[in-house]
Amino acid sequence: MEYTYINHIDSPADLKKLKVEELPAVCAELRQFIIEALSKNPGHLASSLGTIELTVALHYVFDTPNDKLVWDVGHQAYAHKILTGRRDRFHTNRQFKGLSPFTNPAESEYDAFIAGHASNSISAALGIDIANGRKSKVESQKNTVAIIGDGAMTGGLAFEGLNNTSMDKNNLLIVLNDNHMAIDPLKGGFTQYLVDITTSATYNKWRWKLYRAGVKLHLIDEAKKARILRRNNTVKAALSNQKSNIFTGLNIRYFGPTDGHDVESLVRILSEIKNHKGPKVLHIITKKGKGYAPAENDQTVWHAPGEFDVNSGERLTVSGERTPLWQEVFGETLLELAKEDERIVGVTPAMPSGCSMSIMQKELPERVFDVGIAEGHAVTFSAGLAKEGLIPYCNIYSTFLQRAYDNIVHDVALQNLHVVLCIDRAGIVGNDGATHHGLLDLNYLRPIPNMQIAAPRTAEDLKEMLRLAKTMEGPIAVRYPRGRTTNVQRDDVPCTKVEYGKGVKLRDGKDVAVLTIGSIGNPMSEAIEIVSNQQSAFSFAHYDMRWVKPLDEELLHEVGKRFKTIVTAEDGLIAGGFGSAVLEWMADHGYSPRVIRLGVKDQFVEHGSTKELYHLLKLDKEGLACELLSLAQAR
Ligand SMILES: Cc1ncc(C[n+]2csc(CCOP(=O)(O)OP(=O)(O)O)c2C)c(N)n1
Repeated sequence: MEYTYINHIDSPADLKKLKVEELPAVCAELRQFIIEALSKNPGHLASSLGTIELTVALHYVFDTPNDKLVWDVGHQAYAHKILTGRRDRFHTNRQFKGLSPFTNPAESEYDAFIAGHASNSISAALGIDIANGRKSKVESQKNTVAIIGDGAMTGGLAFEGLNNTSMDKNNLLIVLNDNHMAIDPLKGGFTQYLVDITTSATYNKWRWKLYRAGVKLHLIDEAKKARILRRNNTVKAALSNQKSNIFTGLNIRYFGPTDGHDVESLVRILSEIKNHKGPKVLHIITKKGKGYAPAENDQTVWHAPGEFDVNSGERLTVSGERTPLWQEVFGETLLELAKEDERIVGVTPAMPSGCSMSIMQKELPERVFDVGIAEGHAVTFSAGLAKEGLIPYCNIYSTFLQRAYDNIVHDVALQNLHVVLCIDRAGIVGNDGATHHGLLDLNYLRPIPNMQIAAPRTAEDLKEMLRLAKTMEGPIAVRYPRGRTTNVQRDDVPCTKVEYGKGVKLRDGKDVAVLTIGSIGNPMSEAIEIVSNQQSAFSFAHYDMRWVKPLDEELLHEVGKRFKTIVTAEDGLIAGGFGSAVLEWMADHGYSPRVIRLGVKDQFVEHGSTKELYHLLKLDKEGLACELLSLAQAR
């Protein structure tokens, strides 16, 4: 397609030169550009197609980057990237050394705040707005806009932000992008509530006109405003026979709902409300996947569809025999267990497809709870279920579980409740990058009293750990990575059953003991193989510890007695992780081997393919082999 407009838009200033009537054409080009680009370089398609008109209108009306746009999650901000000087690099989006997967202030001054984890935009934008309000004179004050989806609005943090917005003096504009979807269809009271808001556009128009007339005639001042708005809202609710609007009830002026795909009307509305003092919400209705039929028709799959053929809408998948995904092993095992035991239920904070709990959801819908993007709640809710005798398998991606730390400590562990935390996407996750890698879970879970932590190396181990978890007591975390399980069952290694708190010796050796946890045991096995072939006089013993807590003490005594050098390896941050647990144990038990801890050093890891990143971190088989080789050579 010829891009008449967007090829000449290198910044929002270029967009502003256009007439309003030209904006629909700009949107059409952006839509085509994004579809074309994502067909070859996968990303979050459907969400970004849904926000094109909003993005164009925002940059047309507001003075970015002086005015601040705070995108929630940032997966819907592709048009924003393209309009803010990143069009030429957009084909590198999410790739190693390419554009960031979400919005990132380190990449562009147009990205006002970090994004990736849902529901932080209102809090961050409120902070930005209040800070800027204090710095500047009223007339030069910057505008701040938080753009949040109805999915992200289900997160408790968003409500905390709203509550604060209603308290402190600010001019925040919250754009609520309502498409009735998170990744999966949204359920729950708030979503239904949004559907119920049918504020009459005419009423709003009149109310706004009257308000402006009041200000002009000096009938309304700031002090009176809040009171008037509140009364006005009550009258409005009474007139239209509606329940009071939650936003207006909080003293946050509400506009909408309005068509989020009518760019000209969005420009008009935003221009009008831009200078309105005080906090306000603009509620827009959009369609996820707008303008690309396959995406409109299956919004969950097209949230992040992978590569596809633009014309046929066919998704391109790699053919050939493949091992199952870790998440599928989880999903199928959970269904199996649930069928055997009535007490088992599934809990997911808005990720049924992502973690494959959808498998159970299809067969046993009444035993799966999709609680919205609410990780903290998911954990405490699971604690409640467990308290009364159910066995919740609560599946949360490692990175998102960070949101639920106190819930784990206070609500689960302190009461020693039998909650099974199934931690998906542990380790490096790839193109979603720094905000999404699961590098901290072992480290933050390990110190919690009562917590038990297991990590499978193979699909079979995962099944057994999930099965064993049912029979245990207290909280159990089973953490496993993203992607496909590996099949590296070696003939000389017996396939041993998972036992509580027991590791397994994969290989015996005399010089160095290598202790691994979880799936990094697979590349480590290969690395040992490589080095052993090169340095046959030097031998490594390899233990897959399987449990970080409790550690297999019998095994560790054997290691402590036999070896002067121990190598530990984990796919997470080193500080306080698995290797640290081994080091502490050795010190506590009077052994003083040299312990070399391999893992992620003290850093946030960028984005790229999983393969590229493990290579960068020297945690793939080549990198691990290098480390082992240097040990063998140093002897
Ligand atoms: C804390 C957190 N939990 C889960 C996710 C995974 N996630 C990414 S986008 C998304 C759905 C967001 O829905 P919404 O805000 O309505 O945006 P839409 O994609 O519908 O435009 C989810 C659950 C996340 N990014 N952050």
